[in-house]
Amino acid sequence: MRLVPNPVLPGCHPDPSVCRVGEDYYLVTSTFAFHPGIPVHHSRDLVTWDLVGHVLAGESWLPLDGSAVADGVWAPTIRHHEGVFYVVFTIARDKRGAATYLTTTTDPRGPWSVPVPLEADGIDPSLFFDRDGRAWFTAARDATADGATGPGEIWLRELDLPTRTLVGPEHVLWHGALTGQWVEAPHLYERDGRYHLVGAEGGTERNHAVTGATADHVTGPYRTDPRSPLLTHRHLGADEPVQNVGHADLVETPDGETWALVLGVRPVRGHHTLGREVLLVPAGWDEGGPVLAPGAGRVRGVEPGLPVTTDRPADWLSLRGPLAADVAGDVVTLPPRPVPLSGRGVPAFLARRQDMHAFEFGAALDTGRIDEHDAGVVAFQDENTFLAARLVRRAGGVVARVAGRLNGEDVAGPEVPVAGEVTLDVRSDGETYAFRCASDAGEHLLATFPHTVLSTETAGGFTGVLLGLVAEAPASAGPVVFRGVRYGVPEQVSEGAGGGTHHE
Ligand code: 6LW
Repeated sequence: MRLVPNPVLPGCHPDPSVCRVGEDYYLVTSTFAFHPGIPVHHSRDLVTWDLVGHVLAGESWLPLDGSAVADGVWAPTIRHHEGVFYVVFTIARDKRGAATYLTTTTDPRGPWSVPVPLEADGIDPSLFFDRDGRAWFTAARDATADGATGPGEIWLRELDLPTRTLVGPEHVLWHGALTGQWVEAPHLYERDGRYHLVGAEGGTERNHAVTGATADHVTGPYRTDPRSPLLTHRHLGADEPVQNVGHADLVETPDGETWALVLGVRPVRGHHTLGREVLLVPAGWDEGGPVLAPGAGRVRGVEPGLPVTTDRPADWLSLRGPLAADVAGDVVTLPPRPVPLSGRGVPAFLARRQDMHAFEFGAALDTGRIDEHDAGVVAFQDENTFLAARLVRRAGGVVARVAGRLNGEDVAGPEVPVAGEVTLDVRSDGETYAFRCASDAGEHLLATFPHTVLSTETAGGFTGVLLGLVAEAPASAGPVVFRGVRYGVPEQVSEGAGGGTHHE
């Protein structure tokens, strides 16, 4: 068995779903209130994943304005059938499924069709194409039956492909393996004429677990796989480098090997800031059903302190909708917007995922162009928790300071007068976030915070930290030009913002 350098997709990429076509694998993940939505990553070996497009690239129909960061696009599933790729996903509101959509394409790089709503309750929709060509839709919702063994249930209905509607009777398949825990993340597989339902239970935090059930018919009855949990790290103790393992999707290689992609987190001192990441786990089958991490029983390939560096091109994200921003090499130009990061509109904010513990992210701004602006570099968890090194003009001139919010409370650091070109940056060694400003007049540490304040354990929510650029000002103010935008490990910061695209 080969050890893989997990995570195979670092940074906030929760709820992995994967399909294979020939030798090509395609992976989709959740994007919440970020735009563009649902990145599509491609791989030939399940280990190296390249971003090739987005399912929700330019659509302004997406009802994300007003959305909390943790809501929005949840848990897409990708499947391929007879030359067509299908993605189903949920839009969540108030941490509950509000609407479920289906979109298709023949080229996973896009464009994808305008999503059509499906009449479906709950979250974590999935599709299964049976050998006879029939398509089945499953999702997770609150239990509807009296006396159910769990608070959640997985339900199924047929998807009529020509009309893209759910048809026929509804079948409640399963209430989960672990009494009293909510079952979610269903995916169905057929093997040797038996149907295997894989789910997740215990919540997406420390008790997360992969569980399963089997049936002779796709519509059931399903019996809990008594080996459940099929995979979990909840019993491995706080020192285990990967925690919260669950939410699996299985894929078969052309050679007939089975692998699972799961989500997990890498806490530092019990707190994770990188969000839920994608991990690759060997799998197999026995007469009971799928075997995850055979012989190991845990996700391997991550050792404590393993430096996971990245040279991934940035997947620049805005919040809740498209933004007229220009990225050209390491220069990012942001027309300002009067929308605060603490609000629920579309701020002038362009960000990339923090995908390694120790990093430096920074950019240079010209104080001569800071007028009514409040602009700078941000470590962003959600609208209630973010920290930014920012420039603002006071009566006596431009100052740099840290301003942000921690769990909904405003925080502000001391103000340092600056002039000329000023570099603002945020650095982390994994245990702190330090914000600095530097100019010809010298370098100042503006403020340092423990990493715990930006962690999901403290802030709540479903995302990880994003590192971004913000330009808050009346729209009539001039654009803010960020030069020398860089992200990298502190010792060997690589120049270049990555990409040369107009982000629209
Ligand atoms: C996802 C669900 C979950 O849809 O979190 O707690 C949701 N579990 O599986 C958002 O990632």
